[in-house]
Amino acid sequence: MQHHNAQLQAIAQKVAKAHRIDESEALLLYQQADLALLAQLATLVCERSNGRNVLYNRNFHIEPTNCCRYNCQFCSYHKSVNDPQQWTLSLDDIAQIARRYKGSDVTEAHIVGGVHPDWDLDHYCAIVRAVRNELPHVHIKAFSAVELYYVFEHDGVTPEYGLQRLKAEGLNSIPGGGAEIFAPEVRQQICPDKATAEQWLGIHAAAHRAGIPSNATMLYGHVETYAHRVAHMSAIRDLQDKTGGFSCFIPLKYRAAGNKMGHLGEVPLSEDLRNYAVSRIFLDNIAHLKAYWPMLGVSNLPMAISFGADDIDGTIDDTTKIYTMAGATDKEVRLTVSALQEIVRNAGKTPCERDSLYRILGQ
Ligand code: V47
Ligand code: SF4
Repeated sequence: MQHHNAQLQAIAQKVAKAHRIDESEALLLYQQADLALLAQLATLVCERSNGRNVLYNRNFHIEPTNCCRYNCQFCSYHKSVNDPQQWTLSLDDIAQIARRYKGSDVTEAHIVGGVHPDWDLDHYCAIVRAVRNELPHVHIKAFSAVELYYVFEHDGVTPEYGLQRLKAEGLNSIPGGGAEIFAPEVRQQICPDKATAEQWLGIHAAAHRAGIPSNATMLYGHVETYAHRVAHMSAIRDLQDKTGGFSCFIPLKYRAAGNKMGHLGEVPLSEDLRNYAVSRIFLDNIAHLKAYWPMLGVSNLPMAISFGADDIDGTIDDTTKIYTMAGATDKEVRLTVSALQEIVRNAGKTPCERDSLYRILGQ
């Protein structure tokens, strides 16, 4: 690998030898590496864990409510309890959605919504139970650490107790939402009142100790600096060193429509690719990097795959509103399996169906 910048060359050599890069090296990659070098290094690291496989799964989403006690500045989705546009699904509604997938080949239910101010742990357990009763064999990935932190506090229970209750009802894993950017000065500006970095990390650590795997996200492309992103990923990498409980890392591109931060606009595609590559290279202990197409746009998936992404998530068969409301451009938030496979083949990789624990089910 030839490069004119000696520091970048040293980093490239480290990556080639599968040595870990440190925070200052990640920062340098963000600031100075050209896209060609980033694609090359990210592909090297990605293929080391995943070969030429790119994974997808068959899932559907349930959003139990858009009612939220918080008011994150980037969120185009939440409504307050008294807002005429707020809606909440009953347990029957939830069971009915799940029932649609009975006998289908869906393997995962993804359940995330607003943080309803009045819901208690019993209600969260009842949501899991409603889905579990309908779909005994489907993996239930449910409730972000922000929802969980709030309800455990609301009920005055420890994360250990609350997670055990949910697990007993059939919860299998925890999605990665709510992490945003950990730095307090950024949270102060974009989501001042919800779970802090320590609280988010504390819920995930407790989940991992309880044998519940989880994902980690990073909302980027708003007011944060590259240094904030590196520090964010570093905290995730440190926890992963201790627990090994994170299945994948999901960079989420900030989308500007319909929220209070819209004046910031959106970063260009080149920044998305830079970010995929640096996270792939830096997070050497997380095997999978998810390109979440409702935020990125389907047409950009092949490029994300060239910059280190090996997981393009799912069919996401749902009436999902979180992303369309924030300006996601794809008309329908649903892809067929053959469309997903074709995208992967066109990117020169091998499409493989995975389950929620990243076991390969078939090609
Ligand atoms: O935490 C909200 C993000 C997240 C906007 O674990 C926005 O498999 C961009 O975490 N622009 C929730 N992003 C979604 C989430 C997720 C999604 C898919 C899969 C998984 C998984 C997790 O959505 C929030 C926030 O970071 N978000 N508003 C916006 N305007
Ligand atoms: Fe509520 Fe989540 Fe939206 Fe924040 S991002 S306002 S916690 S729904």
